[in-house]
Amino acid sequence: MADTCALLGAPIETGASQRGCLMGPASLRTAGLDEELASLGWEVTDLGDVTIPPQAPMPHANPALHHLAETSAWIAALGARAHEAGQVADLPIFMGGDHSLSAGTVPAMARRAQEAGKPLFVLWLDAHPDLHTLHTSQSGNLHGTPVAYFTGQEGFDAYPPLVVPVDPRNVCMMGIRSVDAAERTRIRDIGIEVHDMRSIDETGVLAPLRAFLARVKAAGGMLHLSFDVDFLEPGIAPAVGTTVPGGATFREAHLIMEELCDSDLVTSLDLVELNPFLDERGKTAKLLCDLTASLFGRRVMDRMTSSSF
Ligand code: 6HN
Ligand code: MN
Ligand code: MN
Ligand code: MN
Repeated sequence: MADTCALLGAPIETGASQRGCLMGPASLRTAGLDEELASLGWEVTDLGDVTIPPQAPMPHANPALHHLAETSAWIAALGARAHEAGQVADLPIFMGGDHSLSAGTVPAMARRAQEAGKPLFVLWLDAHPDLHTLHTSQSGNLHGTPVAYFTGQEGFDAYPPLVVPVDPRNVCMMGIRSVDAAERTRIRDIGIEVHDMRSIDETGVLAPLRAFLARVKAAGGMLHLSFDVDFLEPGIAPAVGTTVPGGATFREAHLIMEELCDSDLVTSLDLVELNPFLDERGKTAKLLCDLTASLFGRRVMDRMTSSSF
């Protein structure tokens, strides 16, 4: 099991429609993420928060886009800082911040994997596939774009140049239940593995997760987990601006984290879309800490039976 982790705060909120994700890293620290991981035997380094200087507006052919210059600057800054974090720790944790941060962190982890001579796989836990290009986004909210960008789709001239794209066939999405028309077409065209909530109702989370982890293991891959708070059922995780009913339950989410822990394949983590302005007495931040603890080895009992890994 990897034993060093690093926390890097990315207080970015310009990719979302509502303000508040700026406070995400502070809320996770207040909930005790650092202490929790240390108590599980991890050596934890807090690298502080990334910042960007003020940006001049950047016009774009899609008039719906907002905060393009700031978000692009965040992506560039995070690309550099996330890569550094991946040098100093076995398992860097990127604390968002809205999901546009993955346009910085995932390409950085793809570079890190390439330097290690391994392919990068991505497990995307989200209500949304975040597969818009700058031209297809109708909301103009750039947190809807990271997967299209890091898989190397056209239409991202205004983002930093992509050095190492992620093979779309190495991306697995679970929890999906809100897909826009352009995203639906793109999922089909580029061959991303998607387990929507209906298929999770039918099969549970374990069967598709184990099949994906077996693929990662067989390829000798590194695995990045991107965890969007709206993956969860809104009742247990209200602190997110893009709630969609019918999300993962408390136990489904923990079971995924426990299984990922047993697999020992996860090499980086995004915790995104936490909006503390919408939280109820820290409930969502605490749940995210507990889920992260399950991923990092907290267990109620030692296993009496061995799992598939
Ligand atoms: N997220 N597809 C919608 C849009 O505005 O483009 C929702 C995006 C949500 C983004 O969940 O990180
Ligand atoms: Mn905004
Ligand atoms: Mn998302
Ligand atoms: Mn989402």
